[in-house]
Amino acid sequence: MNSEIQQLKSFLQEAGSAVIVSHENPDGDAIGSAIALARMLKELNIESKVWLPGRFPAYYRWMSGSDDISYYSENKNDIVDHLKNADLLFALDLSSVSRTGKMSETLSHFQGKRVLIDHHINPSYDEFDLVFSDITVSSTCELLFHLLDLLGILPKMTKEVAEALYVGIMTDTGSFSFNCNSPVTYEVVAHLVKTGVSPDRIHKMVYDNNHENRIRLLGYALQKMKVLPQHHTAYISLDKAELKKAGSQPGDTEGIVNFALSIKNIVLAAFFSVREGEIKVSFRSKGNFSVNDFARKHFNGGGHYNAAGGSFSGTIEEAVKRFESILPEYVHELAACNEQLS
Ligand SMILES: [Mn+2]
Repeated sequence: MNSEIQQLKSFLQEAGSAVIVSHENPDGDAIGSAIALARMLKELNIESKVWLPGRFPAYYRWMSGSDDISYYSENKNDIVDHLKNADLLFALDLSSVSRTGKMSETLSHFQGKRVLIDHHINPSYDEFDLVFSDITVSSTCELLFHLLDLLGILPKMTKEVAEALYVGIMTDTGSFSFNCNSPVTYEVVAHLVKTGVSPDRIHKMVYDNNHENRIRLLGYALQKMKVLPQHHTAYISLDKAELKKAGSQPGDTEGIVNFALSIKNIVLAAFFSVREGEIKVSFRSKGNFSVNDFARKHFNGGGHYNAAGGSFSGTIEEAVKRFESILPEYVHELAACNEQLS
């Protein structure tokens, strides 16, 4: 990583301004890493602007710096000027620019240097001038912490930056329940807590801030859940009308898939919903079943070994039917995986 760090240092020395982007449906890791990087670039006298493809859930809006974020879904013009004036483009928490959705077309006109910082499987090296990729870290926020350390600027980290990084690590590990077997993650967290982060408070702000409709929607979704014991699989689908009836807001369905996965003897869980005329699917798995491979092969997606996403063009019923029809191919693999876990 040394030569990459030297390269990054020289990019940063030559840069006056930067644009920071992350993926569609921004999660805690996307928002946290973007806010933290923007703040740290300021310490290096680099002005930056964070552009996200669309809005993020209300339970992240308390984060310091979140008001300065711009949204492509609401303003397609200013980003063109920002990109024109920027020397650097940072892409965070995504393996390919295509993960920024419709914003990717605008980004393709960017003339400066492109830097990727990410922890997903198979990053698109050819889309970037410099790639920091580590699929073994808990989150992009953890990887960013290590980069800030290697750049020698950790002492400049404020409590607000530490909080942003903590949000990414906490949410990408499901509150330290997966992707968190490395002691290094806890060393990073210890540093963040020493910088003033209160894990109690942040947990409450993110997880205990639900509006009533969201919890009722969860109840509805769990009632509707389908369990296929012979395939050690459980899935939930919610169509547009169901979400509307529940009075749901963006981000409300986040994490529902994990409830399906939490059932004993279930090793594969899926969640289907409709977004921008497309069916989006979230996959989660336990143990040795790679949902990255599964999503890549059948649903035009990917992500991490045990957490991935994909999409499907057609109706939600067709997507579910497709999913069910594929499962027999995996019957032995799913059974073996369950055997190993029990
Ligand atoms: Mn992430």
